[in-house]
Amino acid sequence: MKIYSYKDLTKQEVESICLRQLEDDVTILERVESIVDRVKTEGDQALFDYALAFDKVQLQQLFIEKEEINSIAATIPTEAKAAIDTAYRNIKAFHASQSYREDKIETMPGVTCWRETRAIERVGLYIPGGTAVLPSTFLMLGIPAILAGCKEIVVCSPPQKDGKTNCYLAYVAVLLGIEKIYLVGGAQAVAAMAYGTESVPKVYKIFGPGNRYVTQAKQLVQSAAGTAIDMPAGPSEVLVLADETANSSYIASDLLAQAEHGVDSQTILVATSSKIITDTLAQIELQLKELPRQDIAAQAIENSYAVLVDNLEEGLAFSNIYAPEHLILSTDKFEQLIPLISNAGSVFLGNLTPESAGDYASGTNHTLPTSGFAKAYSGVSLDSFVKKITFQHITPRGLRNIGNTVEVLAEAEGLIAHKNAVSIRLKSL
Ligand code: HSO
Ligand code: ZN
Repeated sequence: MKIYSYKDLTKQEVESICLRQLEDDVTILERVESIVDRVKTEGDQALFDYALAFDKVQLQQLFIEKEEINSIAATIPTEAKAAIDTAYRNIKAFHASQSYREDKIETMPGVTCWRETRAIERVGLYIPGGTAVLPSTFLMLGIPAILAGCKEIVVCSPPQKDGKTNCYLAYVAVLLGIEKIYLVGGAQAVAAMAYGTESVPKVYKIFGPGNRYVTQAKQLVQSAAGTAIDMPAGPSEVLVLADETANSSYIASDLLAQAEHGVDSQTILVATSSKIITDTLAQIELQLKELPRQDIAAQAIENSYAVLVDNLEEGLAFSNIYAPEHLILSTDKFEQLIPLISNAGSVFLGNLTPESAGDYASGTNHTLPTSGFAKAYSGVSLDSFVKKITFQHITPRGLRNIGNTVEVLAEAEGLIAHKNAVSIRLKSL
């Protein structure tokens, strides 16, 4: 792990260490283009072929339905079932609190404007499967979709070797009342949801994480099919800001939790003393040995770095430039830092708040902006599954009040038909 001293870095150097490697991979793009094209033209047949080629399974049908989902769900171990139940309740409570009705505003007497929320009618959720089984992602996307009132929720997840789905995903489907899971993975799932096939319905917006193929496919269908996507996605990342009140073994555990996601995960430690950095590095060594995914985690740690700062405020200034997906404030003095945070996906306050809590169960969403997109994007929430429609109504008094303003502006723009639409009504009052 490289160690930088913040005050020795030039502005350019700071910018360059904050850059994520997002180089376009032409081979991935070409392969994704050909997959998307085939699904678009050949529909289900292409999906059966890709299941055989990529997932190594000969599917009889492209989905499993209620009865089978129920019987797979029934095999879930009791402990996992209880944990999913708790996570479900917390995530649901937090997302339900995001729903509110806006007031009607009378901008002038007789002129009333307001906004109403409507669910996006058809949404597609991509839930990674195969080796990385992510029931937590199903909860994070499914709960707000249901709460928002989306009429059609299409769920795609790659089939297991037995041509089915696993008991965790099946159980989440039961909890959510989702009665069909499409056994389609990768770029082909994104293409199927964007264009529709004989079996898979076309949707208006696609959500969910995935490998580089899935991410590339989402970007492609966004421009080619006009399908909305949740957000641009890159490798997962965490920035831990620590002072002398932090515990280096906790910091190490948080960095490693991020690192085990993938070799390209970014784990950044910003600390107010070099002792914190050396202690954390020693703890990483110790804890790494015990991890089943130590090879992946070790590589990710190798590619990451630490930054030594003079104080927490300076550390936060760096964090705002980096704009991390997850920001952990490993300090007792987190309260005073909150107002200074301008760019982050999700923030974890104090020494007893690990990112893992938010990844699974505390209630916040774990689908968050990476690669610096936290400067302009929010994480997934109830808002991601709705759109807002504006309404207005004008009374005779309102028309008298606003009429001349519209006429003058329309004339100034040389749009006389616009002016007439008001004048013709004013005359009849
Ligand atoms: N840290 C990931 C979410 C996740 N972690 C799922 C474990 N499972 C992106 O926020
Ligand atoms: Zn995670």
